[in-house]
Amino acid sequence: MNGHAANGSAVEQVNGHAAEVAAVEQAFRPAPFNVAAVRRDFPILQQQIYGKPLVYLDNAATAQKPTSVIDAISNYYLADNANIHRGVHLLSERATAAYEGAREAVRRFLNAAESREIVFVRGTTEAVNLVAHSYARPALKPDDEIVVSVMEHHSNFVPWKMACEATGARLRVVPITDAGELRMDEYERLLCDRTRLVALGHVSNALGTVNPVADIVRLAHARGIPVLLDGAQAVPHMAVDVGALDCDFYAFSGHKLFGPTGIGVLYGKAALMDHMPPWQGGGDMISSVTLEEVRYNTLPAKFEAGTPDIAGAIGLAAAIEYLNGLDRVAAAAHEAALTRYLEERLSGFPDVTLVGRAPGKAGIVSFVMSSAHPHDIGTVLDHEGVAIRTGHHCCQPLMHRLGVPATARVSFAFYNTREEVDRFVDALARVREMFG
Ligand code: C6P
Repeated sequence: MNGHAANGSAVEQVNGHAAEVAAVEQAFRPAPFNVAAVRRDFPILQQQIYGKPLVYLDNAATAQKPTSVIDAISNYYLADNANIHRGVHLLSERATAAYEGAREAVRRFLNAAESREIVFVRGTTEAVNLVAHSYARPALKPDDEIVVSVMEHHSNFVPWKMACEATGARLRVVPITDAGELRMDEYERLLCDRTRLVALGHVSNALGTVNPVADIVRLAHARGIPVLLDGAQAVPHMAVDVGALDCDFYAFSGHKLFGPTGIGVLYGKAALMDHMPPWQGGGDMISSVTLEEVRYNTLPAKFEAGTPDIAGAIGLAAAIEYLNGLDRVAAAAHEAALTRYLEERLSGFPDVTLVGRAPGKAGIVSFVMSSAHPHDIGTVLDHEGVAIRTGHHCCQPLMHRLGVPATARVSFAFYNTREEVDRFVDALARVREMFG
């Protein structure tokens, strides 16, 4: 009842006011994340696997693509396909505009200062290798040091190991706690006047730990040390602002961000990248070539030798546009609720041990089961229509640290549901029936 009714009692008026307040609050409360609506954007999710509806829980390996991304790629090939930066014809101009437009979309997505700070690469792996080749190797001397952590993906470990082996530099490795958090005291202790670069993951693909990247950058910069962040598992789950973070390099892959495979991004501060030599030679990365001398192009072309993945960049821009149309805070809250719900349900399995218990994890639940090997879990789940990843997740140093050869890993995206968690748990109960 309306609290302002002229002849209402005092109690009615108070109740009426409370109802009005509730109605106003309701009007301003963000709508809950509409998972049913977003699922309609992902046609692949509507299929059956072995006669059962697909439950796709392997999003950290690669995420599914919305129709708008698939259409953007297909429309490019249907209407605009041409090589870029070369042709004087209209198709080439359209393709060039779309490719450079994609660069600008990525710049805005990361809040980078300039679009020349965005280099298109094949993925996170290539981005890290580019920095290892063009920034680290020319600078490293024997006894210099690079700081990584024990939870790094091989993509952010092996290129540094190779650079150290080639130059006589040393890799220093930040340890983690048993819960899977970075030992920040050890990180600080490892930074010294021999440290030439810090290369750390923003979010661990095997544990879900969200590392305190702002503190990581602040502590390194206090000593004048540049920082590369591997953002492969961060960008799908949270807004990343490289301007605010002030990191020197940031790498991510398009395919984990609901975009296509074969395209990724290296963000790098122009002040650093301007002075880095190119690492691959070929077309587009030169300004002039004579028999005597090669002059290199400016950023970002200097690092994009040869015909790039034009369709991939266009697809990535479409993925970013799709994400911009979502309430990303609500999406992250939805993923966090799924993570909590799954962990709660797994607590009913005495033979399951969670691997990685850092507070505020990003949509990843890794576990081992005393009754079954991760690969057996993955195989049984597959026959129940449930897709997860099992193995070392390209993190063998981390597996050694944790004393496990492999884990089973559930990784969520915003299109997953509580019903899918229930389906996963039912399938896991089946694993126990078979192996327990
Ligand atoms: N992790 C996973 O299932 P590429 O392959 O270049 O797109 O991404 C490599 C990479 C780098 N860093 C992190 C933190 C990653 O998670 C990955 C890819 C997949 O966990 C495949 S191994």
